[in-house]
Amino acid sequence: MSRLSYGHRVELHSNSAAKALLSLMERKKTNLCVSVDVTSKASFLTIIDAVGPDVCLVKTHIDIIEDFDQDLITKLQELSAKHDFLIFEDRKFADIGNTVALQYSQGVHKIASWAHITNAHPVPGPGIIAGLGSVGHPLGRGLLLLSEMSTKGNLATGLYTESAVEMARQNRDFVIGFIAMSRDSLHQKEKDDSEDFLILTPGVGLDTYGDTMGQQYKTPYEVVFNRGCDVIIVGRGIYGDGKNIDISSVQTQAKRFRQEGWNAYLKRIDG
Ligand code: S5P
Repeated sequence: MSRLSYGHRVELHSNSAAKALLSLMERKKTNLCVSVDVTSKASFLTIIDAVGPDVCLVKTHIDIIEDFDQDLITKLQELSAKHDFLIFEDRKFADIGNTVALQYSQGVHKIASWAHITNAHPVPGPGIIAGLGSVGHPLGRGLLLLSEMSTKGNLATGLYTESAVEMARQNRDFVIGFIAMSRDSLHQKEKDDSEDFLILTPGVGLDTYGDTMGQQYKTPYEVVFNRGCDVIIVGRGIYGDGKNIDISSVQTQAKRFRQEGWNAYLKRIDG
């Protein structure tokens, strides 16, 4: 499955967010998602405008923005239209269905109203998909399950990962794929040729192997070519520590990761 082009895989999905993302990657020729983990509205929007031409997806942690307001969402949507990228709120929902439905739709951030894609930990069981789906599915949103994590010592392995894949298989209209470190968990159990999940992979770097808090980095080549993942998620590798942002360096790094990710993908589909 991972040898098919992004464009060919559009038809294998019924979910509109999955279709939109695959079409966009094919059209724009990028599998780079930038994770914009900065805390001020100004830096957030500046980085997104700078990397916008090179990304298929912008990943947000909207709850870390100190001066969040509705205007930030309006501006984020304007940048999404200007540069042609989708928005992924990395909310990592992890509660019972009823609670996550409220967290997804209500409160200050009203995530479902602007994020094309969000994600959830499978730990509560299928009720979390039912809760999020009751809000997101009618809006054409897509959900990713965290079936694996990038950090040292994480517990999302073995049976946990396999169970996450099974939960996704029961909900393919809304669960479009996984946050995972490789395609292996799917290959072993792939049931039929029409099954296609997106694999989005964080913990991607080119110049460092990790941080002091358990993060572990792999190269875009390792992730996309060797491990069959679809989207590389890069944060600090592009904008450093988020202080004193140097826009030309942010743009240079974004282009560098984009090129590495795309070349690895071309080599993969070339077989
Ligand atoms: O297992 C994970 C899952 C996620 S979504 N490991 C991760 O690092 N992430 C997210 O990816 C994390 O929350 C952060 O926003 C981003 C990685 O950032 P970086 O600066 O280390 O590239």
